[in-house]
Amino acid sequence: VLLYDNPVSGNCFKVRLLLAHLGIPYERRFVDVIDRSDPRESLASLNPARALPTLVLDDGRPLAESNAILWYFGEGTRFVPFEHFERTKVLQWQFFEQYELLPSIGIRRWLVTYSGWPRERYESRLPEYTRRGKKALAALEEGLEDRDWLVGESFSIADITLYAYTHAANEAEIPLEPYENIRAWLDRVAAEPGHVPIDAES
Ligand SMILES: N[C@@H](CCC(=O)N[C@@H](CS)C(=O)NCC(=O)O)C(=O)O
Repeated sequence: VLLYDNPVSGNCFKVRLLLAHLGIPYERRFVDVIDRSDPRESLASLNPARALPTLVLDDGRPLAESNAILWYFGEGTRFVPFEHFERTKVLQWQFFEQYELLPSIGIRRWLVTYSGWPRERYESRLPEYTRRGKKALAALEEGLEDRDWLVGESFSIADITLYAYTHAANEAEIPLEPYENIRAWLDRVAAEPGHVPIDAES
């Protein structure tokens, strides 16, 4: 398995975290996501969106979209539920992540911590990212009420998906202090045997 990867990318981290849990070895190929002038043409033949993560299976077939990659490797393992309703709940959380959490907390984190841009370049956009990010966290907090895991009774790829950007909310300057359920769940995810941090070496 070859992973086109960036160490700060939460989307790439989802893939690295699942592969670590599964003990699947992979090679990492660094792609710059900070230098926006890089057109990433090297990815064009593998992923029409030219985004990370992009992965190449051992038989040469390319696969992209972080959450799709989680399904590919998670299917048939303890990280993907077997039951129809629970499988659909995993998708519910993953679509939520892509539309509510990633475009708010993910982008805010990138802007303030990794873009290297002067703050005045994006400052006027920040309140909207803050508003949407807090709304997403409030929904996640409610979704975790009286539950250890997002879906069913065990850790799944839904937790991996939501963990990636939620655990880095501080880098988006959105404090997690008010979200008690989220903080307990983040600790639970990090305590799972086989867990690796976002910037782990493969
Ligand atoms: N929906 C995609 C989002 C991928 C994405 O936005 N990747 C970022 C890095 S975290 C990227 O490649 N950005 C550079 C670009 O899109 O030009 C996924 O979940 O994999």
